[in-house]
This record gives sequence, C-alpha cells and structure tokens, in this order.
Amino acid sequence: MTYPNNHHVVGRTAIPWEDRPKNNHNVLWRSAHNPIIDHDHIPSSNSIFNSAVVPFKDGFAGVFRADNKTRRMQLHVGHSTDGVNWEIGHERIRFVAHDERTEEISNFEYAYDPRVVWLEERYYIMWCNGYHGPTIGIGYTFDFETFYQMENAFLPFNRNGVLFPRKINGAYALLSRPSDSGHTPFGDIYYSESPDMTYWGRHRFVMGATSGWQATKIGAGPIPIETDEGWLLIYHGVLNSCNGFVYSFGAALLDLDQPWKVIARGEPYLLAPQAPYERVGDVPNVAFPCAALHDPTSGKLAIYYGAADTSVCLAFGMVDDIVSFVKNNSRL
Ligand code: BMA
Repeated sequence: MTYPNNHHVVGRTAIPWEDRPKNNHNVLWRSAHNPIIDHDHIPSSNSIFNSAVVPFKDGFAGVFRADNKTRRMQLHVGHSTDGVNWEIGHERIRFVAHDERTEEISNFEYAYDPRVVWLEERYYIMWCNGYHGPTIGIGYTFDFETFYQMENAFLPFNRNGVLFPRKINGAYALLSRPSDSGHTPFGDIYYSESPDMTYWGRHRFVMGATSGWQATKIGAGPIPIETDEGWLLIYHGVLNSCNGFVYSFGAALLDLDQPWKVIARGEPYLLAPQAPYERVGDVPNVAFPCAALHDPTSGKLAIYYGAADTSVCLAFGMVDDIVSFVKNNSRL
C-alpha cells in the first residue's frame, strides 16, 4: 500500500546534538539551551511539556502537550527543521474518528503526555486520554495534518501507554501503567499485545517500583530503542518526598522477544531534577521524558523531557554508554 507521506527515514536530518561539556562525567548531559520550548511558546499556552517528536520529511514533527490558560490539557502539532526550534500550532489537535463505532468515544475531555512512533507506514500516537478518567488513547496520522482516533487501549485508569516500534512475535506491543483517577501513589509497568491495535491482551508484568528515586511508581518514557543487548527502555520513576513527588528518569534493558523479561535495570537514575527549570515551575521537581531521537550510525541520542510541568528540555547521551551503565549498575 502506498501512503501519502513516507518520510520517516531516520538520518535524513541530523538529530539535535551538543557535545558533552568537558567537566561533565554523567551518562547524560543537558542542553545548554534548555528549556528549548518555554511555557508561553504559543499565545494560548499556560505550559508546554511532556511532548513527543519524530523524524518527519526533511526535519521533525511532534505532538506537544500544551495546557491552556483554562488549564485544560490538550495536544498540539509541531514542526521543526532542526528539532530545537519549533513551530507549534495554536489550536489543539482534533482527532477524526477512525471508524463509525469509534465516533461515540471521541468526545474530547482532555489529552496529555503523548508518545509518537513510526510503525507500519504511519505515525501512531498514544496519549493519556480522558474517558471517565485517564486511560490510553491511540490514534495515528500520515501527515501531521489529519489525525485519526482509534479505540482506547484499556478501561480507565491507565497512563503512560508506549508502543514498541515494531510488532513482536507478530503482535503490536504496548507498555502501560495501570493507575487510579488521581495523583496515583503506586504504579508498575505492564506489557500487552494486540493483533489489530484494538483488542489488547496477554498482559504481563514487566517491572515495578522499587526504592529510592523509583520507590513510589514508574512509567515507560520514550519509545523503546532496539539494541543488540535488548530493548533500551528509558522510564520515569517517582520518589515521594515530604515536599511531594519527585520525578527522575533511568533505564532498563528488556528481552527482545519477550520484553516483559527484564535483562538489566540501572539502580541509579540517569537524570534527576537538579537544574533550576526542573526544580521550579508549575509542578516542582519533575523531569519527565516522552521521546528520544536516535541516530543509529553514530549512537547519539537526544531525549526530550518535560521540566517541572512547565517547559520542554533536551538531554544528550550515547546509546552504548547508557546500555553499559544499565548493565554495570543493574539491580533486578
Ligand atoms: C503525572 C502526569 C505527568 C506530570 C506528572 C507530574 O501524573 O500527570 O503529566 O508531569 O504527574 O505532575
């Protein structure tokens, strides 16, 4: 089948990149230009954060979480030639029902924390979709102009739905994090599969909250990255401090064929909220990754994360270094 746009090829445009600062010995380092998108980037926005980007045509496209000045959580489309400077639509994305039956669930309540993946000739979007409480919305676009909404993957309450970038054992594969209707004080990552992107089953436990920065709950972040050593999963973890939740992120390696089996899991975090823009904002102490651009030739990785529920930031690293870090600092 031929689709109108087939411009996903990674490597056509260089991903955003800044070399590691000389005095920095961490696995990841922050962009010197953070936040790359500030809270008032478009006239209607209270804040823009927790957003997803992918290679598109000769540059990049993205789906951005923009909370408006009534504090409604909405998704907006964005375009960029370099992945750093973004033009973001002023109106929210209005999904068109994928088919007649989906129409009755497409009444918009709210949408947040999108992920985007190129999979089988289209860009799939997953987001936290309001349907009598938060659950996993799934939709797709070919061109970042028209967006189609499919069935919700699950019943409420669930968040952090993240598709794998290819079918696994012949089925679509999705990570998610069952939760509650509020600021959930628990949360583990599960794996589910589907033959058709509508009916999900064969649910498997992947990994749960442990201690320290990931003591309270965890949730998948960017689309998992396929490496020789397994799926590299970058995920957020939450610590419940006397001053509220603290969101950091770390990484794990999942088995390529049975991704519910964890090969290694980094015990220390990769990045915790320590920069001023991660510590101060609408929700202080949040670093929340939703996307990563990977250049397989060089091994460079650019991670997009939301800072303090206020702005969009970038961090950089090398995939091989992250994989080694996870293996050398693993605690299962
Ligand atoms: C989570 C989600 C995220 C947010 C985080 C911190 O429950 O709502 O969108 O970044 O809380 O407020």
